[in-house]
Amino acid sequence: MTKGVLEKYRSYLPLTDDTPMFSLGEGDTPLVKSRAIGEMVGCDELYFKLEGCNPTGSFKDRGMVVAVAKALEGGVTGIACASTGNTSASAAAYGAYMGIPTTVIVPKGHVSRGKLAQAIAYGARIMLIRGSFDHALDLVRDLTERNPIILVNSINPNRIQGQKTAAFEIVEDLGAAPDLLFIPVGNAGNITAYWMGFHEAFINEWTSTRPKMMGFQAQGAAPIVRGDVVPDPETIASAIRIGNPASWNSAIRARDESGGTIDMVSDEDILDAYKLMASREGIFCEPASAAGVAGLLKHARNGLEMEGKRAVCVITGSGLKDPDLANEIEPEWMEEYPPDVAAVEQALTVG
Ligand code: AN7
Repeated sequence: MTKGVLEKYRSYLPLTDDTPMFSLGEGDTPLVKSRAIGEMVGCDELYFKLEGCNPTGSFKDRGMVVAVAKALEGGVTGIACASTGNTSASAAAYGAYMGIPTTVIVPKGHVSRGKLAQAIAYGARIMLIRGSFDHALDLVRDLTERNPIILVNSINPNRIQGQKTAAFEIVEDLGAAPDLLFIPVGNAGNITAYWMGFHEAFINEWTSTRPKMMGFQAQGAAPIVRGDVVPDPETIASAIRIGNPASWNSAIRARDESGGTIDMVSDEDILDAYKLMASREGIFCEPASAAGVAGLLKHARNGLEMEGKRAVCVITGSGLKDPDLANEIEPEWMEEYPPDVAAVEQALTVG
């Protein structure tokens, strides 16, 4: 039976004897060596941490299992979150598994179809609001302050605790921390969690170094880069369409303490990286996940020295989450043929 994040990292998480232990199979995700992009940027050791391999297809499951376990320990009557999609899918799955009513509040028209389908399938109460993720988060904060419902967004510290375990796994797999970590930034919980994880790995002497944290926002939703709230965030990467990140300050700390950067990438660069990841690396990720890869490509273009460096790109979610965008990719080669082997053979020979 799969161990999962709670059991595997029990002594590094805020668990007690009364915390229920369970798992949907989160964590222990692959770290895959790059075949093409590493070479393109002059890096011999570039790896992808495939967080889309978690049970609901994104990194959120690592934190959600801890948040839900602690909520149950406290005698919860319900959980709720605001979401651009992945948090709601994860909350709905763990809520379903543990039998807790789950309410998800999402920006109407801005959650990709796969993610909404998940929340529906898992049986969550879904509230569509006219507004952005930031409005939904304000609303759910008020709601959970006034009612005995536990907030499971990443402002819940148990979420960050669970998500830090991805950094532990990278250190375990590489035998040390990488030199650079490339990661998309939305609400900024994950960059905060990775930095906490690398820091704890350093304190525990599993690694003698810590990576530079290289965070990337989408150009139309880059409040941290611009130094100001973005009232109407806009990007093709709907997961990171966030104008007022909850973990803003801790993201800046991660950047500054690590000597890294938080920069932005255009939607065009995100789409290029999204296609490159699938067609050259065999990794179909969601557009938000490609933002970190786009950031690596941008900084390499601008002269970032990658030779002799070890780098990891966090691939936060699966490409299947956003089928509408996937269907807009021009097929390399797709034509219609009769069910006739000779015709098919001839087409293949001709090319
Ligand atoms: C695939 O689900 O905010 O910087 O509500 O789904 O920790 O917010 C998702 C964020 C990156 C950004 N990649 O992480 C939500 C939500 C994917 C994501 C991010 C998200 P944070």
